[in-house]
Parts: sequence; structure tokens; C-alpha cells
Amino acid sequence: MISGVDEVVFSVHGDDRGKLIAIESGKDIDFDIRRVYYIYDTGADVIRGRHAHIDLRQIMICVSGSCEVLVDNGTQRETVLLNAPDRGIFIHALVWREMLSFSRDCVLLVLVDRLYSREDYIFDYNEFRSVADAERNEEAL
Ligand code: T46
Repeated sequence: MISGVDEVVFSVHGDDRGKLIAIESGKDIDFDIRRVYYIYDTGADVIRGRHAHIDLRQIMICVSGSCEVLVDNGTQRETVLLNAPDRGIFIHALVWREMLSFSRDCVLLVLVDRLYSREDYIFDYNEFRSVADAERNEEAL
């Protein structure tokens, strides 16, 4: 995975009745979940996202079906296939993301460390690159 994105794998509790995955803050993920949303009923040719966040961190899990997530940290770019309910990606701040190639049955669950704020979004790719470059330069000092 590119820096700024981590793969996460959750334990599956399964028995003859089926399967269950539990996600607890502080145990399975290292932030307090302050918001949950899910994306579904998305057309196969639709691209969602196309933005970065200034501070927000989140985990994306395809709990049904599949989709791809393009992630870009300003210097590296990768497309990740999400197609299993026990695997997801942790996306840190200042990572550009685009979600695409949604299957008809895709339900993309997102666990977030903060409440919704439009102020936290960067919608312009060039602006994102400038902010990410500045952040990298500051870290290098
Ligand atoms: C992200 C990707 C993965 C709300 O009212 N509350 C919310 O918590 C969210 C996420 C959205 N909305 C409203 C705002 C828009 O009117 O729902 C509508 C669609 O949201 P948006 O266009 O931002 O959806 P995506 O799929 O482009 O992006 C979303 C998240 O916004 C974003 O944080 O990282 O999913």
C-alpha cells in the first residue's frame, strides 16, 4: 500500500449460523468512531469521492459486493480492490480518493473519526498536491 493508506483485516466470528464481524474503537481500530455512513445503489460507471481530507481519517469496508478505490498521497498512487467484508483500508489525512467500478450489490461502509464538515474537504487536485507537498516538507524539517 502507498504511505497514508493501510490494509486492515478484521476477525470473523463464524459458526453454523453464519458470520459476524465486530469492530470496536481502541481494539480493532485506533480511533473513536464518531460517524458511520454507507454508500450503495451506485451505478457501475459512476466515480465518487474525487477529493482529499485535511484532517479526517476513515476506514472503508465493502460489506457486500465490490468496488475499487484509487488512493493518491501526492507522490504515489494505487488502485485497491475492496471485495471482502473482513478487509478494508484505513485512509489517513491528505490522501486523494476516488471510488469506482461499483458492483450492483456494493455496500461500502465507512467508519470515520469525526463529524461531517465540508470545511475538511479539498476538491481541487492541484490544491491537494500543494497542501500535501507543504505537509511533507514540514515533516522533513
Ligand atoms: C469520502 C468518501 C469515501 C452528509 O450529509 N453527511 C455525511 O456524513 C456525508 C459523507 C455526506 N453527506 C451528504 C453530502 C452530500 O450532499 O451526502 C451527499 C453525498 O456526499 P459526497 O458527495 O461527499 O459523497 P462521496 O461519495 O463523493 O464522498 C464520501 C464522503 O463525503 C467522503 O468523506 O471520503 O465518501
